[in-house]
Amino acid sequence: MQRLLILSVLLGAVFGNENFVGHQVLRISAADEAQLQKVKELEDLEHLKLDFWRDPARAGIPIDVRVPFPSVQSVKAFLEYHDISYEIMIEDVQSLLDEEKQQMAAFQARALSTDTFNYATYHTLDEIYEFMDLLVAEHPQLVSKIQIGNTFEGRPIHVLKFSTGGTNRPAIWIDTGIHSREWVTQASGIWFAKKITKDYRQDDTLRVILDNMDIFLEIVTNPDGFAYTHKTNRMWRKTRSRTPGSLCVGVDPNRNWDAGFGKAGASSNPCSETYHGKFANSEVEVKSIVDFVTKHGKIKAFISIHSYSQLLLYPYGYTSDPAPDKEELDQLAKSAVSALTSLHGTKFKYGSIIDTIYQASGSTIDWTYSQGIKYSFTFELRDTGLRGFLLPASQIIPTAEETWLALLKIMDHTSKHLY
Ligand code: O2S
Ligand code: ZN
Repeated sequence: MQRLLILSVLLGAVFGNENFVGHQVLRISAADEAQLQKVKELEDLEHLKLDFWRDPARAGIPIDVRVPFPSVQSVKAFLEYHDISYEIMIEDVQSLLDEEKQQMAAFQARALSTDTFNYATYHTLDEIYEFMDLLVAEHPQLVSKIQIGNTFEGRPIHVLKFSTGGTNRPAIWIDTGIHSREWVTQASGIWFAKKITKDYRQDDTLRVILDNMDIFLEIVTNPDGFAYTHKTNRMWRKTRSRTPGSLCVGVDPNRNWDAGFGKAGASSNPCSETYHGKFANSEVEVKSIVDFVTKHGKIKAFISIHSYSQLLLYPYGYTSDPAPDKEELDQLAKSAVSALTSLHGTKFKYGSIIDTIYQASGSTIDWTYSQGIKYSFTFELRDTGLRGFLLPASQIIPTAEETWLALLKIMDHTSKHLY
């Protein structure tokens, strides 16, 4: 192990990408409040460089954390000393990353059309942007590409618009990949885009939706972070903006929205994975969407897609106060989840963010809901932690297929309950 570790560190240094040899993902079960506090103490020890894949929220809800090799023994000793149970979910993160890279390399062929494009593998930013251009060229009467801004590092931020006509129709917004490491979401977004062009004439539900509404789909919502996951650090979640006075990079784009901004459920520490930023909408990737939604003025459903945990969530995340439309949102989530489960049997839970996963302030759909967009939802796609963000590419299409059924339910309900 030691020689492998040294070799990979050297290779990583030479090729500029982080290595994760010996990193383990632990699933910690805090039995009570006291144990939960102990785990939170760990979170504050920056030298351990812990990466919480699922934050410590409540006793009884599993906590997933990636532990760098140098910290593994001390973290396990700490947990055992405090009699906090844990299991090893991923023995060695690097071996899964190597598997993922090999799988991608096997399907590197450049697509000449969206029919030959490989939906069952992960793609780079350039490949996804090429896919978008192919789709627009193949369906100019249905699909167009809008640039809503440029990222911190200057990359274009592209959104696909699906419209069968009309002007300034009520619309539905779907985004994937706001957290760059959640690769199954961007991959699902690509599949959704193709699905719309394949089905909009023959699927009655989708045809009726597109007869009355437009659909906006932002597949790569955090381009800088996504490029970074391919080039340097596969585990990157945040944007790549710089914070004056800190060596740490990036803001959590799902804590940067102007809804409960800076309250409990986000961090003021620039080195935290849930750092909320200096002020709301500080991130251009967030501000670009805020400006687009505000200018459009008729977005009626806003769906932001994350992974992992298999959850369908609605507001609020920053407060335990029930959303005024809770009843309707809960019923719609229930029907969307049963449609999802009907295809491959994948089990989802649903509910408000704060009740179902943990308190999260400044999150996307709390802001969209506060703007009057009633049908605001966040998905947490597969899986429940066995592979987490490193979901095998073989699960991309089944994940996209089942999620699409839930999206259809939400879009259909929205088109029949325009407000
Ligand atoms: O932490 C996060 O942003 C969540 C979603 C929130 C709405 C709770 C995902 S990444 C697990
Ligand atoms: Zn996320």
